[in-house]
Amino acid sequence: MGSAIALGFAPAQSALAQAATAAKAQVVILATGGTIAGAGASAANSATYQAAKVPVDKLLASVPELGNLANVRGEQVFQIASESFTNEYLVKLAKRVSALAKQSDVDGIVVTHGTDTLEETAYFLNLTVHTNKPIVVVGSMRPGTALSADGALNLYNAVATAASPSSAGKGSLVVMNDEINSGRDVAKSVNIRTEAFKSPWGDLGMVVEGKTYWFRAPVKRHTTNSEFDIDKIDALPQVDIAYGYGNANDIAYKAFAANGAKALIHAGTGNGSVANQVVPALRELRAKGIQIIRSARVVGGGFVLRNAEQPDDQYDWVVAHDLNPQKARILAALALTRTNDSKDIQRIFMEY
Ligand code: DAS
Repeated sequence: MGSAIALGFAPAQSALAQAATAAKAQVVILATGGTIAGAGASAANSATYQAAKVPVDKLLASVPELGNLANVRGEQVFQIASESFTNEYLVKLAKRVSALAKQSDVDGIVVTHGTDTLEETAYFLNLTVHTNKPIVVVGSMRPGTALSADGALNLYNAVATAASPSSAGKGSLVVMNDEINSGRDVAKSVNIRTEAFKSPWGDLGMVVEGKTYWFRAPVKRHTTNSEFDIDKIDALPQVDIAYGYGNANDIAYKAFAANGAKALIHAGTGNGSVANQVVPALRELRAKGIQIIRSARVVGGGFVLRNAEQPDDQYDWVVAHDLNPQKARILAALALTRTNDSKDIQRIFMEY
């Protein structure tokens, strides 16, 4: 029997196929590295492996079911473990996301990313990309070579979320372990479990068998409602973080300032408290124009209250509200691209 083409069936079939293809969302996957692109020596190596090894085309080929959800194409933006992300990587990635979001042939964007700084990148995209189209950041806790690897289903769920019109307008999203979390709220809270990512205020929804189910929506400013626009940002000011703990001293803060930090994030004990022996240095650095921002090493369901145990008004300090130190660093750096007024920076921390 001749081929279908010879018998004239193919055009009808291809018309159906074309209609089906045209109906699917156009999703671009930007690959940056991480465990989701990792490889271990054996299937038993779920935590011992090398991150950032598998290229994006192999990543996509390893989950052929993605084609049932959307028309997917991939770009290899970087191939790094995310602990090595720098501000330069952040800006370059966000500019690429922003450019793609403007394209009429792009309906949603997925960023595959290492889990170590995934929460920082997700928040940065939430704050700087002016689009209502879904931006979904995804990683994995186990390499694809491991038994019960989580990357394939995480990627499938991420594409399902990016392809769903219901995901629009919710800011950047993080899809891991069947959950959809806000890129603003979520943090890596466990270092070697698949249920690693938690939001102190709860997840937004779930993805089950390729469908999204929503239960909450973000209330803080993001994407199209943000005063920060990556298309107008080419570099970020240096902002550093120092931990509070028993027997702490002020050496790190002074060293960061000497190295050019424009703001210092204090990852304080309790309610962002500052040890008596550290206060004088922070007040001196504030007097020199460096912003002092109190976050807390205690994270997960509370927030640093202004003027509670520290006289923030008197010292002219800022509180990071509920943001953990690493997210406070992202927001502080962006705030400093627009203002060095501590009252305006405090407004920004309350709104984003
Ligand atoms: N090193 C980690 C990273 O790239 C691996 C991972 O968990 O993705 O963030």
